[in-house]
Amino acid sequence: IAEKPLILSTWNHGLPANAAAIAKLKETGSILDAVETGVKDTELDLSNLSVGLQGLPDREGITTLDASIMTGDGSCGSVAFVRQVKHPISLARAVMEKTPHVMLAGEGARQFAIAEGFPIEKEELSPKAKEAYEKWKITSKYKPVINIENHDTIGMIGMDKDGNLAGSCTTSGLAYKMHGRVGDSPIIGAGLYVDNEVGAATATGLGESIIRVCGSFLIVELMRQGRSPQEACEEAVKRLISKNKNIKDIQAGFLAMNKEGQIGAYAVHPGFNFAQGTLGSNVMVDSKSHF
Ligand code: SD4
Repeated sequence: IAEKPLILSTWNHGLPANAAAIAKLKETGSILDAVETGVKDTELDLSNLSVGLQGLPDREGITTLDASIMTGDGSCGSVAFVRQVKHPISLARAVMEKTPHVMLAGEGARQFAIAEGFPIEKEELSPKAKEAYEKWKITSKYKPVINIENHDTIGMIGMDKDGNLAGSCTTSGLAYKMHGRVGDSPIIGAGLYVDNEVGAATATGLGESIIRVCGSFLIVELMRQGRSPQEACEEAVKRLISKNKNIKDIQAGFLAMNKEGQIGAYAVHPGFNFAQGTLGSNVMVDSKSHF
């Protein structure tokens, strides 16, 4: 059991993201502000090729972003397949706070960004993404590869000192996906789910495999029925394995916490890790895996 407040986020970029989240929490006291600010750090990280506009593009050479945000009272917002917006997580928050909707996609999401005064970026690939895309075009083969840079979405879940929960998830999705493809990250219940009565969960990995089992919602519901976060993550991975073919080519990982501050993480294959942050510490932890 970790102390509160507690912030967890996926992969190595979780460390600086957690640090930004905790600094924001100290400043405003809002766990929602914290999980938004934390992943904004990753959205700007030029070394990360699967979050933000620097991320790897789809097959047409266009980078499209997915993001979602949720608080423990059931409020949520998301954007999918959105272009030219640097901070899709903030756009997801605007959908949550300023519209009667939960989800906006594509050109509609971009129009909403313009209406809300978000800067619209020039559409061009980052140098690293361009180089990778040019290489990919030579063979144009699409095969998800486990734990390489096309699997490092950031999902963040957090709890303030009073036990209020919030979460965020943001990604450029799978590299070289079909144009229009939407992953798990902007789908409430798949890439992210948060309930103040129970806990929170987020997911990373092959979105299709996660959507198929409503992974994050499944974990929160298992915790509601009494499983620990670790047991719930393991059960969700088992379910995912049972519902997906070619599991040797599929990586997916889950990260969860309950209201008590217990933590769970589990993945299909080795290699998944997460950052665990409190007011006084911020460390990387390796997740166990099924295989
Ligand atoms: C997706 N889940 O779009 C994302 C990709 C990912 O770590 O998580 N990468 O399918």
